Amino acid sequence: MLVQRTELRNIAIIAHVDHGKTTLVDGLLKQAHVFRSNQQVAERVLDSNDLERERGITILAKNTAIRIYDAEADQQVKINIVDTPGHADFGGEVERVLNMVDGVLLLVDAAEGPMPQTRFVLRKALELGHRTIVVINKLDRRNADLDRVLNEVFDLYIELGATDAQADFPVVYTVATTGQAGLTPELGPDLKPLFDAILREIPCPTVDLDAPLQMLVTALEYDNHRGLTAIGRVFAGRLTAGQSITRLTRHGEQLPESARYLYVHEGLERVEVPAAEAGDIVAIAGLQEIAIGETLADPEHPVALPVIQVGKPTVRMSFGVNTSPLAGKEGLWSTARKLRERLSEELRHNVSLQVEETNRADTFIVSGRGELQLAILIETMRREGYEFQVSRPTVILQQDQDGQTLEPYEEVHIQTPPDTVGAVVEMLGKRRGEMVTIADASDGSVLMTYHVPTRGLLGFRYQFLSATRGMGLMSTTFYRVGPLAGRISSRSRGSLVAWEPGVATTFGLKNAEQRGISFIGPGAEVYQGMVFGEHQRLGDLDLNVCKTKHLTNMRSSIRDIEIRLITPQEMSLDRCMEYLSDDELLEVTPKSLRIRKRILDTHERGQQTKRVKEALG
Ligand SMILES: Nc1nc2c(ncn2[C@@H]2O[C@H](COP(=O)(O)OP(=O)(O)OP(=O)(O)O)[C@@H](O)[C@H]2O)c(=O)[nH]1
Ligand SMILES: [Mg+2]
Repeated sequence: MLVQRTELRNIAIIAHVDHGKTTLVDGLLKQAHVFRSNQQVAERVLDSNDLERERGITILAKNTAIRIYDAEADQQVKINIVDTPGHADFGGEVERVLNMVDGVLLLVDAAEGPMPQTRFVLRKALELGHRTIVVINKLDRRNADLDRVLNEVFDLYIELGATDAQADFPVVYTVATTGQAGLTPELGPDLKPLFDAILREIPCPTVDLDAPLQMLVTALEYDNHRGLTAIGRVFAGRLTAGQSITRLTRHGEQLPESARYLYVHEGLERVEVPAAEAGDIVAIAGLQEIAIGETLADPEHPVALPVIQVGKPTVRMSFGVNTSPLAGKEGLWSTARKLRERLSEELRHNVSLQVEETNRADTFIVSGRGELQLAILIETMRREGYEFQVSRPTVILQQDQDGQTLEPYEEVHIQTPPDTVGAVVEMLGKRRGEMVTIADASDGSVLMTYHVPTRGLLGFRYQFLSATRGMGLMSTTFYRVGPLAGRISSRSRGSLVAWEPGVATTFGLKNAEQRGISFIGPGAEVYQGMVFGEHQRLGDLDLNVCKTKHLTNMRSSIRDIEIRLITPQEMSLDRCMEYLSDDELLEVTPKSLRIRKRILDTHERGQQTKRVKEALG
């Protein structure tokens, strides 16, 4: 028999990047009195891992829960809240957590309006039939334009094929930073209107408690203490701590497991409970083996829930054992076996990633949703002590039925000052981008929408930022797979390559300065074939940066003048990944990032370049 669990709501907060999801969760937690009155709470408390705090973005979806009093029903209601990442590269994360909830808050920035990722996440929520509440946030922004934004949101629902009921969405206005909400732009003192909207508009779970147990695993965690933890929603039946369960794999196997430790979410914590029932979002720890998308079921009646589908990866790069002359000095883990183990571990909880073996035992191909997703994996692994080398990211091509080659395209939204439009249009034109719209924004900047092959966007961000003097805003989201666009020429400049191993000297670097921009300073260790800078022309240039000045007996008038060097260009991980060309690799260790030629030997590399040139005629 179906029952309505009126004392429970399960919601996810979804939006484009930076529209204020995590900040709004802060407000909901605070006003539901999750913290002690004297407790110091960090801003965006859910962005709890180091990389999230450093980059100021949410990377992993996270569960929390609050309890509020529902005056109308005269009862306490528990609201499970899932905060999701807004960056397009983590769209896979959003897609699967949407399976846990019955409704969503769709946040939209009051000035920016719906952006590409708003469309992506809303489409997924509507496909699952979820009820949505539109939350127009950042009302305090100077260029907020509520009428326009609301119209655009409505158009988006229609365009995405929302049902009449879905398109009849409630709207709440908020300023997440101050924790205020209102049903009109006149905001009240707190978020009460939003709490009320959640209680009234988001349906409570309607479930069968007497049916056989079914739980869908939508997220995984691992810790040394409790082993594997599976997080997901119980869709049917009841679950008791310690009970036997059956794990149903994607391939239909049935394997015995036990629900040793059972938890539910309360505030930012997880608390151990003796039992849970359909509708609850739970965590089961102490499992032997489990993967995302699998069902945990009643051993007597094991029935699998529909498998979670997430979009395919668009970008790939190789991860291999570090083969540079400096290998093995800075990392804890550097063997092929360790690398393979670590990558398979990642696959367990990162469903939008794929890892393939190659014909070389020391190299793997890792595919993901974009450069950022791969960069986060690289950064996480290096912090764990891994040392390895990666190739330039490339896009994943596909074939249609007729054998025609297809490639992924992105929809790109750009906001930039008027005097930089020319440069941006030219850059995107060269990258086979097609302009879809162009319009003036209310703040005097120019808004443009483009469809660009993903291939053309690899390595574009840094150039875009320099061309717009850091004032341009760009966001991208997967658009479609389409026919292969024509040739897109890659980097227009070559690399400065170290000619011999040693330690870079001021003298050597001073000489190199006339030829390009250096990435290293004096004292840096280099090896033959290591890239230490960017050549100002096409083609690579091998230089000796370890050269010391010849000592002579003659006193030279300049001898004692200190040589001043231009500060080397800082190369962050993202910048290195954008910089890499096909014949280069990035050496990643816990301490350093070094770019190198694939072929280190100067002579051999010269021969290779010659052969390639001849082959191309
Ligand atoms: N002015 C103003 N700024 C806000 C408001 N809400 C959030 N912000 C700011 O917007 C920025 C992004 O906020 P987040 O909460 O990290 O946004 P998010 O949607 O969680 O971002 P991702 O998780 O990375 O997609 C932060 O600098 C917030 O302080 C608001 O109501 N008004
Ligand atoms: Mg966030």
